[in-house]
This record gives sequence, structure tokens and C-alpha cells, in this order.
Amino acid sequence: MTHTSFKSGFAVLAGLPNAGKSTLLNQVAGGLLSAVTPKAQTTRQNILAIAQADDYQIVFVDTPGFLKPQYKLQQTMAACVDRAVHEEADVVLFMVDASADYAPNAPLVEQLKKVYCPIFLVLNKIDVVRDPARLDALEKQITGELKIAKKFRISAAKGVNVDALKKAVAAALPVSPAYFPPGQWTDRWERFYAAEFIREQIFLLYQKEIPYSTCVEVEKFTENLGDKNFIRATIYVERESQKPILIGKGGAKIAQLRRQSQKRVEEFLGRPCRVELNVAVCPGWRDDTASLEKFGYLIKEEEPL
Ligand SMILES: Nc1nc2c(ncn2[C@@H]2O[C@H](COP(=O)(O)OP(=O)(O)OP(=O)(O)O)[C@@H](O)[C@H]2O)c(=O)[nH]1
Ligand SMILES: [Mg+2]
Repeated sequence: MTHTSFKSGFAVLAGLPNAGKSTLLNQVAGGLLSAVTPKAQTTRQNILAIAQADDYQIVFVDTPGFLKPQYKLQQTMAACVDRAVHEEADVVLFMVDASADYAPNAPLVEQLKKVYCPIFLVLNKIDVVRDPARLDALEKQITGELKIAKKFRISAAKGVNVDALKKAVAAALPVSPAYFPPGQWTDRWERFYAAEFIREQIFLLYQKEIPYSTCVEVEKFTENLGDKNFIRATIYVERESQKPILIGKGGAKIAQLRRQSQKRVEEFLGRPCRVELNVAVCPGWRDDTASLEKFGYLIKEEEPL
């Protein structure tokens, strides 16, 4: 293979909350890079995973689930999808949960109609959809309303047909040098993932509005404290009344969160790590521009050159 036929580009995963975008990202990346939980709106920012081969480099972009924004955090989430789909993508993977109601996809489909690059339809969760007629009908409906370059039926969770999808994505990319140096698998620092995985554990452990009202800031990340890494993170909630819920009776709940988070972070880092958690209130942070900037959800617009 000569370097002149090397292909590289961005494959953007777009879909409703819970479609399985982050699960697919983790499959194609060969590692758990993106938070996955049964709750909708787990992902809040675009997350890259780089898949390498001798003749291609695919930069997969996981995006927040598409939704109609109701507060500023959701506006920043919607802007992430918009940017990825309209500005970055060389191919868009439109992910649809085949086991869920399709109707809420309508506003996303309107967005995708304005996309210039090829769109692959990815029907996900075929491990739970036993009726092929349902998949046929879904495909028929979607190809009727959107120009679809290729169709796939996959199970992201079980890894079914994921390799075929990956190969087709690689083939659809432009001839281009690699965007990232060989061996690099992400564009983020470990500090970012530590915060994401603590947040993932909050989504798994708490109910109702608590996961949505929290964000996590890693304040200290020390590589060598004795034989362990050390991470101190603060979990911010929106209201004083949410603090005791997070902490739990006698501190039991936060202790469990600390243990789970530590396990998850250690798995990710592949080395022992001590995780310490604090809880603080940042009133109404989800609707406050300065807080969203502080927590990395809002990137300040770059000055025009
Ligand atoms: N049965 C089944 N479940 C799946 C599959 N793919 C994902 N899931 C589950 O669907 C849920 C949502 O998965 P995520 O990957 O977090 O979905 P997402 O599209 O990233 O969701 P947001 O981040 O909220 O936009 C999780 O409970 C996954 O385990 C699949 O192929 N089959
Ligand atoms: Mg996600």
C-alpha cells in the first residue's frame, strides 16, 4: 500500500439519546472511552476515538444525543452535534435504536437533510429486535425521507456487524494523510476521562434529576503518590437540597460512588489509583454560561483571524 492511497477522515455518530452511539464508539475504539449508561443524555460533549489500520485512520466522533434544548447545557450539547455533523464529518452514521419508537427522530432527520457528506444508516440493537419485518419497514421509511448511502444492521453492544461497518466507513473516507500521529487513540487527557467516568458512575448509581444536575471537576491528578495515582474530584450539584441525596445516609452512597469510580478509573488507566470525592453546590450551573465554561462544556468562540 503506498501512502498515496491512505484514507483518513471523520465519521460522526449522530442519533437520539440512548441510540447506542457511545457503545459503538467503544466497540470501534477497542476500549471504553465513552461513558455508557441506560439513561438518556449521558454524553454531553463530542468524544473522539481513533481507529487505525495500515491503509486508513478513522476518527470516530461520539456526540450527545440529539434533542431540543431546554437549558444552556443542552444548547451546548446540541451545538456539539451541529458542529460535528455539518463541519467535521466526512461521513455521518445516523444511529437509530431499532427497538424504540422512531417518531422522535423527525427533527434530527431535518438536520441531516442539510448534510453534504454521505450518510450511513445504522440500525442498532438488532439483538433485541427479533422481527426482520420491523427492520425492513424502518429502512424503507428512513430511505424514503433521507438520502442514505449505505445501510447497516448492527448490535453495538454485542459487536455484531461492527467490523463490516468500520470497513465501509474507511472506504468512504477521502484519500488524506492521517489526522493524528500513529498510536494516538484520543485527543483528550486522562484528567478528562477520569471526570467522565466518575460522572458515568453517578448516572448508574443515582436516580431522577440527580445525574442531570451534577457535573464533575477533577482538581488534582497526581501521577506518583507512592505506588498509586491520586485523583481528587469535586461533584457539583445545582441545589443545596441535592447534597444530602448524593452523600446518602451516614455517607454510604458517596462511599459507594467513590469505590465504583475508583474501580472504573483504575480499569481505564490500567494502574492503581486513589480517588477522593468532594461535593459542592454550584447554583444553577446548567443554565449559567460562566459555569459551563468552567466545566469545559462551553468552548469560547475563537477570535476571527
Ligand atoms: N440490547 C442492546 N442494548 C444496547 C446496544 N447498544 C447500546 N445498548 C444499550 O443502550 C443504552 C444506551 O447506550 P449508549 O451507548 O449510552 O447510548 P448513547 O446513544 O450514547 O446515548 P446518549 O449519550 O444519551 O446520547 C445502554 O444501556 C447500552 O448498554 C445494543 O446493540 N443492544
Ligand atoms: Mg452517549
